Amino acid sequence: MKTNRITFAIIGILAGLLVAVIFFADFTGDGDEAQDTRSKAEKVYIPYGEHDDYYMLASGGHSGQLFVYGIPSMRKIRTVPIFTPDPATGYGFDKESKEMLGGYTWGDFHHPAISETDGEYDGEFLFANDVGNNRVAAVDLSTFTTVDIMHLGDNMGGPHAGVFVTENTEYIALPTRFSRPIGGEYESLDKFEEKYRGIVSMATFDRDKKEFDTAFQISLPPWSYDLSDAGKGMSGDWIVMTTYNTEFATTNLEINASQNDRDYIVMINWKRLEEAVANGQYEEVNGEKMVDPRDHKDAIFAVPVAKSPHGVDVTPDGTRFIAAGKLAPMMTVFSFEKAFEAIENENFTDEEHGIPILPYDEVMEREVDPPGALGPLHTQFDDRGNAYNTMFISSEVVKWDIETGEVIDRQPSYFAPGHASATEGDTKSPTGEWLVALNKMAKENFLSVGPSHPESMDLYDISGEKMEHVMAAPVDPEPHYAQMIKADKLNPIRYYEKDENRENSVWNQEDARVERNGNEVDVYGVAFRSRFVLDAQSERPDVIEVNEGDTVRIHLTNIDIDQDATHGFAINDYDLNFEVQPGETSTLEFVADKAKTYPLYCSNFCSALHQEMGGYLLVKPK
Ligand code: RUQ
Ligand code: CUA
Repeated sequence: MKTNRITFAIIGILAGLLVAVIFFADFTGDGDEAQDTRSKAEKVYIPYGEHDDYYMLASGGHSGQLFVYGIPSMRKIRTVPIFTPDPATGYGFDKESKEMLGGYTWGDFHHPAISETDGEYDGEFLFANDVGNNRVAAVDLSTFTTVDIMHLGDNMGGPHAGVFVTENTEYIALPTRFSRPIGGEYESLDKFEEKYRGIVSMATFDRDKKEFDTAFQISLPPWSYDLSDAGKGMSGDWIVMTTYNTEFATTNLEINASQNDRDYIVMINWKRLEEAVANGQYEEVNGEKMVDPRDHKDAIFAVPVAKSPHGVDVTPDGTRFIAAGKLAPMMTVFSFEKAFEAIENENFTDEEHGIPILPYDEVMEREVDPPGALGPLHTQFDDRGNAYNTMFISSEVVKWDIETGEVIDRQPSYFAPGHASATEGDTKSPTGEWLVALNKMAKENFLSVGPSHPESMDLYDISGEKMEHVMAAPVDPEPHYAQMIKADKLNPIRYYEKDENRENSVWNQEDARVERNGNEVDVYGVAFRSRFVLDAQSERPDVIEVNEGDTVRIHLTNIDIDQDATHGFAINDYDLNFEVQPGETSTLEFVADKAKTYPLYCSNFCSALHQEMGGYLLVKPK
């Protein structure tokens, strides 16, 4: 009996302990996870009425648009059209933006660059490259509208390695990915090495006139120029660019352009080239001032780098540049000081196409090769001397110490990150708060929308020793690079100021009028809640009557000087629509070649009587 009681007691105690252990373990596990999720949610939660700390300005890839996000909430705020017409804002429909687009219907925007002053984002403009159609554009960040687009001419072949601005936005560098014969004329690919060239356009931007110009172009060997970056501080006069296809392959690039163990980083002293151009040392080629490395041996150099590098990024203090090798899985740290020393001592190992080659071993400071980390593409920085690299193949972000090369942390990304963007992460003073990995694959991350998934973005809190993955969000195809700028550096306008002298503007409804001159019809009208007045003299002031074949220009001023009071102007069944922002004047121009009766209406919901805001366009047959 006694033995039995003891046995039962022991079993009872053991069972109790087991239950307690299971319960306790379970309890703490759930608690930690819930606590963890809560603290992550709190980090990104922006209460109603408060705003995010950062704007993230992300390129929209082949959508030709700019995406604006708030960070850390990851809320999408707006799409800004740059290279692509956009009915939602009337961009590419009104006369001015249509002319700016020049008949192009798309662009391939990879790299945004916010204008800089003294190596810091100044928040005035954002520049955008178009790999698809050889253009560069400027977005005015006071209105978030595209204000200028410049075609870079026929010497260029896809300015992928742009846009990167020098410290004070003296230049916007636009190196080409594809080599082409100068002028783009027909030339057999058998003459690739001899006749094709890789070009760098050095563009300038006049902030007052809001206009681009090309200062000069640099004619380089027909390698592919992948990414570039401008120096800072002690390296402020330089730009660095990665190359691939130093093999001069003209077909099956996947294999043929990956043969050499080493490609190059090209180093260009833009200050010296600027002086040379000012002294007339250039050749005029297709209307551009062209410089060639063979004539400027003091300004253009190259240093070998492990095969087929992708990104190259200058550290915040400007002392080093870091190449990320997409085929050689490592980050290579180079020293500007050592490069300058080699240049000073004419310590060259070779020359290629007139470009002196610097000794790799002497300019390279360190190779950082974390085990199993594959496919490094781009580097970002924090304020504590750390670099962050995206690993496309092993799907992770690697944090490491620039000074020692020591790997500090690795966190997975979901999945296949291309660029990453850290808060103010490519300026002289990164803030080290957040990092967003811009992933190429979303796989099963979000509700399915069929075979084509969105891209995805991961948000990491990088303020601590270890990175913390906080959330993921989908994004339309497809951001390449993004920049994150402190929100208080931007101060967008609330409306366009009333300006009586503005061309084509009308500010009182009594002044709305129609002027006819032969078959040219100019309508000077106003829009306000909730009507159009297009002709004050008419008994139907919201009706326009024209003759078949007339050229019609509708100049419309939105006289609601009140933020967010946007009016649209759509012509039913005529495939025409544009917008006027508060206080803005816009023009729609078309030939009335379809004789019919067309209702017209405001296409942007603006007031309780928005549905009443309309009229007619009557096109009388000949
Ligand atoms: S590139 S994913 Cu077009 Cu910037 Cu590296
Ligand atoms: Cu104006 Cu709707």
